[in-house]
Amino acid sequence: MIQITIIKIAGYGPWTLTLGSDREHEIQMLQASLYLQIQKLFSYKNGLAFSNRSDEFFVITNGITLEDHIEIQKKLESSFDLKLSMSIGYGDSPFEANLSAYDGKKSEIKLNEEHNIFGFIDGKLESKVTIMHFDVDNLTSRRKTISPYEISSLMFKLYASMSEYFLAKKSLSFFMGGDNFMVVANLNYKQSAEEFIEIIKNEFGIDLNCGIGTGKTARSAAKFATRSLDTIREIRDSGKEKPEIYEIV
Ligand SMILES: Nc1nc2c(ncn2[C@@H]2O[C@H](COP(=O)(O)OP(=O)(O)OP(=O)(O)O)[C@@H](O)[C@H]2O)c(=O)[nH]1
Ligand SMILES: [Mg+2]
Repeated sequence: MIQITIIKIAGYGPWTLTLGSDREHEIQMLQASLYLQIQKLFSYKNGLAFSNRSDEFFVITNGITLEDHIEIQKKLESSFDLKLSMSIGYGDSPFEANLSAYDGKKSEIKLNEEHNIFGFIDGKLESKVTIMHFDVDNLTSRRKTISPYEISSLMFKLYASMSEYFLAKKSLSFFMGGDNFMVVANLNYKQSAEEFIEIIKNEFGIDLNCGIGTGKTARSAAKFATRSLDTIREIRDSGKEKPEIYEIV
């Protein structure tokens, strides 16, 4: 079972207009500091936040209770002038958890009215998160012949393919910066990862490595996924033939 909390800025559009037209730098600073606070407060409770389009955040909140959400919301309310809404959902797959959070907000299912928290929460279900950490193998060598902007363009094409491919598997993909991507996985993730790596190899001539980790919380799943990815690098750097996928179990 995956639990997701979608955090949105309430009334953001109209508020941005109040800043006048010399506003873009203010908006960028606000979004960066919001992300900083959200990641700090949720990772402290073993969640993991993903920035989605910079003004909306997806947090994997397995094991994080409604009381924890209220406590975090109070801290955010005291740090920012803008109000945030939280919508919690859960499901067997990450995509279904996202739908549940979306429905909770749309149907105004209130979990805590005072602090703008909506959705569904069930602490009794078995908590299990699998994360896949994808990274381009030896991107550094490409940087010698391809300019920084062209590399970025390639990363966004890769991200677009990843998002589309894994959405069909009811999984959610996020760009983490550099050549790093994380996919919150569904069942049969290993088979999907193998197929996706082949598709990318054929379409873009890019070799991907994929570290997989599972835990009761998002932070522990991400830790194991990154450790698995680092293990692929260690195997490669020791001169042995490296696997493309590694899973710490
Ligand atoms: N988000 C995130 N970014 C990372 C991580 N490790 C490295 N990076 C970023 O990824 C960029 C590329 O680094 P690497 O992937 O280590 O370089 P590489 O040449 O592709 O080397 P290999 O991946 O070992 O083949 C770095 O400049 C960082 O921006 C990580 O664990 N998470
Ligand atoms: Mg890399």
